[in-house]
Amino acid sequence: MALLLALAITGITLASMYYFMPSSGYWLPPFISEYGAAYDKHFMLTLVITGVIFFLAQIALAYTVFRYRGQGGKAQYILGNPKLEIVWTVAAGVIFVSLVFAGQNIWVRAHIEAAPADAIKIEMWGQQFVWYARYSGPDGQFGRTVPELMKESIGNPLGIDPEDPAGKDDLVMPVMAVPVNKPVEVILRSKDVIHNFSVRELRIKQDAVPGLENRLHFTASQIGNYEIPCMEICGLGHYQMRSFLQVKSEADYNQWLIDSAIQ
Ligand SMILES: [Cu+2]
Repeated sequence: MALLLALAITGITLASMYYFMPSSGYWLPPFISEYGAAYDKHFMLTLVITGVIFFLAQIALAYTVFRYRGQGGKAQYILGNPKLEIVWTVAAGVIFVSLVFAGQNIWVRAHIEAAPADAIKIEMWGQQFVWYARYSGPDGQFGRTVPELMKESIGNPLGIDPEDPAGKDDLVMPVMAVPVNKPVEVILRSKDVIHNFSVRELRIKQDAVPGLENRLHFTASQIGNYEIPCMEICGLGHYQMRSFLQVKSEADYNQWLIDSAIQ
């Protein structure tokens, strides 16, 4: 029995490690933003460190199960080993804090550093259970939004104030289209609960929090259609909350803006 259990632990360990190998086919899709290379490097570093520890710990468990299998003796109760516990707690703390610090520069580049001055500003609003992308229109200004005016039934889900001239040309769309190779600044907002804007190919993931305007910026380098799932459990319909990032050529993007404004 002990041999079977030890073999099962080893088998499950190796099988779960297989799915994390880039060659398994379950890896992240290729990246399309300036953060991709650094992000993937950091991701791999984290995975190797945690993977080695995971492997060693599980193999030690399998070995212990087999080596000290039942021999008819009576199990002894021990109180623990404070020295060992301090050592592995501190070691785990040092590893995790170091990894967080090592990854900070990617976070700072996308979120803290200011977006390039010529970046296209797009507001992305989360709502149970849809996304709305708002474009400022030709005037480059977003109109004021008023919670009392938010009404989907009259086509004003974001409550854009009709009294504010800056809002007249604002465009609200269910998808986010951007031109390829142009910097884009996203301003994340939420109407109700916390949602999460995430595009795997951009290697970006950020909460949209009611009352806050969370900013991030990126430049997409590959034309295509990329899923924007909500990555924060936000209620019953969370599973169906998604939009798409459509990366277009500049001409197609401009045409899309015109076509969308006419509708
Ligand atoms: Cu959501």
